[in-house]
Amino acid sequence: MFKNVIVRIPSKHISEGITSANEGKPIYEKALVQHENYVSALTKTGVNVTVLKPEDDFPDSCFVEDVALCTRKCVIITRPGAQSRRQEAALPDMVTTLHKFYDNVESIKEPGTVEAGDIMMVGDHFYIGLSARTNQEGANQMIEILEKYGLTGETVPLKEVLHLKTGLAYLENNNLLVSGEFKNDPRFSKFNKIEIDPDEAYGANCIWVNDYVLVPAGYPKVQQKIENLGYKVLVVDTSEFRKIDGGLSCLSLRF
Ligand code: CIR
Repeated sequence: MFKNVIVRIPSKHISEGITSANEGKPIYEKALVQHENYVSALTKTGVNVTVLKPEDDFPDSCFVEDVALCTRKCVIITRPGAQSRRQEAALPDMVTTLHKFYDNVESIKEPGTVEAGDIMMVGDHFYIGLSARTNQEGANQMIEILEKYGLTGETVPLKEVLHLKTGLAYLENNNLLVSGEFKNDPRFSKFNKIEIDPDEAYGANCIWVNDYVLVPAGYPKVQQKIENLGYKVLVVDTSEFRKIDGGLSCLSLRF
């Protein structure tokens, strides 16, 4: 059960966000509307949403998921691997907000790098992707901190995706959406795996929030599979965020 969510309104320079996609630049005004709709969908799930002000100097700063790992015992402020994003984790309103919700605030230190889009929570266990953004040192620090609070972690080397949760989504009740390189990974064989077709790979980035699942617009096969599992589905258009490799999970911290 999540009680709280933190989001940040997109930067007016969102069109300058880092991207590997070849889909054009996000349109700022459209991104703002899509972000409002995202907040509305989250509100329907019963969570309390804290909306942080835009940080125009940081084009990717609406992707708040990457700057902190929120657990039920502590929050760990990350050290993003992308140079242009590193300062996002130290933005004062984010740090103050996290301190408001948590007594136990930890952080990843140099030379460790972590972006929490690489971390998938399954109960008290955390899968940590080793990626271009999250290094071994960062993962080691993360696991050490988790263990201090009675939680556990393990690493998952990534081959193709940007972040671990680009290709995986845990929907609670043992249900796991899997795409691409994760389909045959023995680490995930114990889950009820719902395989996502390559032509809808982006749709693997869904989020479970209190028995609702938010699904990106335009992925009918993913939507159907999730409805078949009995979840209430909320469809949210993320076309502008997709243009800079962002999805539903990236846009919030949920705890
Ligand atoms: C980036 O490349 O960092 C952003 N343009 C997208 C971040 C997406 N975040 C996520 O998957 N957690």
